[in-house]
Amino acid sequence: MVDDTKETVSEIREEDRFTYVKEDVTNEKALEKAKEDYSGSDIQVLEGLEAVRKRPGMYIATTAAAGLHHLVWEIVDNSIDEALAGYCKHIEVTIDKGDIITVKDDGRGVPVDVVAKSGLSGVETVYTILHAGGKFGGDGGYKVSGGLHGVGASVVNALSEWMEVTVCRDGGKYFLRFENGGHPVGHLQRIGDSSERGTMVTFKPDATIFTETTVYNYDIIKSHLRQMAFLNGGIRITLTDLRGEAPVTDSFEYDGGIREYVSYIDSNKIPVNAEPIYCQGAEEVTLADGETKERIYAEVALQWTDSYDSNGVYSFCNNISTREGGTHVEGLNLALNRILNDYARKFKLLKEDEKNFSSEDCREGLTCVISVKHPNPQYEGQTKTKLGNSEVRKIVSTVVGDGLSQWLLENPSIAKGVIEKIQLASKARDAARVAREKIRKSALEITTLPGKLADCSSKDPEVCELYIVEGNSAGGSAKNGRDRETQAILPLRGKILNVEKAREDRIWANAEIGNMITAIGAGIRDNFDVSKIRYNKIVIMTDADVDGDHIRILLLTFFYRFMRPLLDEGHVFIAQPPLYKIDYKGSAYYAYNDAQLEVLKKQLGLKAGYPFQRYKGLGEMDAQQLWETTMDPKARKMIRITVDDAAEAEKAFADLMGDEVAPRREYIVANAKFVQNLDI
Ligand code: 0RA
Repeated sequence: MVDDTKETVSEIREEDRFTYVKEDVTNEKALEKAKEDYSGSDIQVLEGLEAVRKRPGMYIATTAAAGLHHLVWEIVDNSIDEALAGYCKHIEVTIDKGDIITVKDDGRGVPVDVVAKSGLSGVETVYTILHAGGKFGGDGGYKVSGGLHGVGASVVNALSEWMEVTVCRDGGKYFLRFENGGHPVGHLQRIGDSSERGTMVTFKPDATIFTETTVYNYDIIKSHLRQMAFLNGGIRITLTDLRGEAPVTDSFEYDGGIREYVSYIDSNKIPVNAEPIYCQGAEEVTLADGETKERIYAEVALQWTDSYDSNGVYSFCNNISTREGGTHVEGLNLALNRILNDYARKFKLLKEDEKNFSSEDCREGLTCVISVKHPNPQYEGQTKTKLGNSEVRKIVSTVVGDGLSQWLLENPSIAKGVIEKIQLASKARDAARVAREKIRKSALEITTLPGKLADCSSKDPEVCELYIVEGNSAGGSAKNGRDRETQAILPLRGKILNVEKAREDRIWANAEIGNMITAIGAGIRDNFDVSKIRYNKIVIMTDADVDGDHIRILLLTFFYRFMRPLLDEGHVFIAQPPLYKIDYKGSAYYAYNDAQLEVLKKQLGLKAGYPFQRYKGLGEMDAQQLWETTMDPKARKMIRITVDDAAEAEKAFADLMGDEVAPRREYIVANAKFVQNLDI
């Protein structure tokens, strides 16, 4: 997002508190008259939509897969706003053949009357005027909007080949179609009677804009809708995919809202408090104009578990993940620190000569979801995902302070368990500090890179790549086949330690992990400094079998827990070695999956039964083959791993690496899917 779009947003928001004029919009005369009052509106509207088509990146950040999915979030947001206003219960999302999306809700229906300001029907206004969305409505309207998402339904229309809107309200059924990026085909028509209420929007994304892909990913939409259902308890959201032979459908409804979200994330951990602690509150604030009063709403759910991680806080503002945290998270930390230390002192669980628990201690094993609804959110930070409104700090701190202290008093025995957990965290942190210091000192003395590392000769991190390779034999091939200038090889022996199940002091003593930390050279955890990494790309290269999958996931877990910015900033990749080789007339041909194998057989005109090799491991390839198929930057295919949905990723890692065996087995069976989830 570029800043100047924000400027435009707030300008228009202030001006455009539309009012409706009761008039028959299906009466062309009335429409013409209303339009005269607002001459030039047509031209302005089209210019606005044209601007979106010219520079879509300004409005939806990217026209790659993420942007394509953003269109759905935008339309769903409008229905969720209607639900938050208290008028809508059920939202249905359908993916039709041809990747056409329909979003249907049972709300009041987009207004069909003429909007005085635009001279157009409410429907035409919402879907053609930038930022009109749910922002209008004067007294009857509502003001919470999707902040970062909230670019408005008109942007979706501008980026669609066509869009159709059907509204049922006031006994009638109304319809309007748009084509070629938002051009209305006539005006809103009353097409019949209806005793129903609600809005249905269907659109087909414009393939000339979304040049990379127009194919929707069911799993991405599914997890987004699940998240929306968690964050907005009580709404039922259904997703149906009609593209395949048989329909696929999922439905989400969580009456417990963010409490159920926390339980879901923690479903494979052992909780300290079985029921998440829930705190909620709202505050009226007067805006800078000294007049306007707005309501800020905050709710927080907390559960401590057996995990050792201190990064389990998931924060949201207006249903958008604030990955960089912000004032709401600061408010939480203030309250946790104050209340937990006070309680521990008061009940002599902390002795006089002992130091206070740190914020990190208080958060060890904590899973927390904070959701704030704010009428005028301000975002800061590198990726504009850090909440900046300072009044929120105090509100959240009060809400959590009150809720948590009351809970502690009402649940003394579980409270004791929570304090003991934090006490243990505090002691372990001290032990880890000693271990880390010792290693750091010896590392300073030795100053050499691990002996097993075959480093590259370039010292420019920008062009350097580190291949972490399963097994010594594949490591040998990789060393001989690589580009010595830019590619370094670190072979791993056997399985690495499962960091999910070990505290920091043990991790420091593990040789394989120590090698990776030294090779990457940027520290770990709070001391990890991504600007110091020695390689711009870290490539995991394991066999395409169950063991290889397991090692890969252990490595990802390690990066996720200890070098998170590596993932956040897209430095981690998975190499894709071929699965098949066909020798034909003196040349070798490779296929990376079953479908490719079939295509290849056809292309070469091979008869059924022609022999081919199925690679069981990287070790079966010689240096030359490994280079040609998997390591040569000109020919290789790699998957970049990013963490798009932090809570989903947390659950996936906990499920995979925790004590429970069943989810791990499930993962290994459905492995491909998981990688796809992470790769966006
Ligand atoms: C403005 C005012 C009213 C409803 C809506 C917007 C509305 C917009 C969308 C978008 C998708 N679904 C929607 N449902 C409702 C209320 C007008 C009234 O008073 O009836």
